[in-house]
Amino acid sequence: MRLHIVTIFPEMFPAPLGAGIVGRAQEAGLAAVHVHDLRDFAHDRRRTTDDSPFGGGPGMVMRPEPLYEAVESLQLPEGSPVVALTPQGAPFRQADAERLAAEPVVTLLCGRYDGVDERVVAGLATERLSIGDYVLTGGELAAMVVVDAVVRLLPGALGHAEEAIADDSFTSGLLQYPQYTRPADYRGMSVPEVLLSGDHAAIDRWRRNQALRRTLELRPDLLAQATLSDEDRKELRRLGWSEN
Ligand code: 9D3
Repeated sequence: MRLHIVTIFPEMFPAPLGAGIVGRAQEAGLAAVHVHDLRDFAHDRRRTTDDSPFGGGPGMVMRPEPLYEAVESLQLPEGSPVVALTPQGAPFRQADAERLAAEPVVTLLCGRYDGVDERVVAGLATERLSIGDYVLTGGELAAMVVVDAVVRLLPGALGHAEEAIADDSFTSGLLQYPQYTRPADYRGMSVPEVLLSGDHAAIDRWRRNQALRRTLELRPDLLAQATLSDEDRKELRRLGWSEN
């Protein structure tokens, strides 16, 4: 898969995308991330990409011409997604990561300043995404989040841990159960007995109940969408859950 990123801060990208699973996926040829400097498409000697808003008011707006010309230079295949990262976007979810991971080419436009000329959204971007309800200084970190979430889903990217995808919290719909490793006792904190028992049915039941307990406590909103068995519902009710 090819990923294009259009930004006025290309220097932000190499470190986060060069390390770990995303770095290895690039070395293995599974993903190619191309970062494009929007200023290369500016029309003036100062390499300006913003201007003041029509109608007045504070702040600056990204001009449409450099963005349009940068994206046109990529010669994207017909129908290829062009994602504008903006605070006005739909919340980025695991389902979006899965959808984008199935595309041969994905383009991410990083907003800066106080916003982007609406004609970019109307005629160039195919969708808008936000990574959450907090204010960032621009779309670059959001683009890195999207690349990270998408690239790890590419077949072969996780190597041995590929089964872990089915186990992902936001794939199964529950938060993950608590994990432990050696030592069995650390500073007086011991590993739950059941995990040392070798009774795999008991371990599975314990993990499932812990995942339910944790989700109820920290993300009760997720329970409405999760796939729950009658057994799960019984355990949740025991913990004080009331549906709806
Ligand atoms: C004046 C209103 N603000 C919009 C909520 C202005 C504004 C704030 C922050 C405009 C741009 C930004 C920069 N943020 C992003 O470009 C951004 C973002 C974010 O701030 N939060 C979560 N996801 C994203 S994706 C891009």
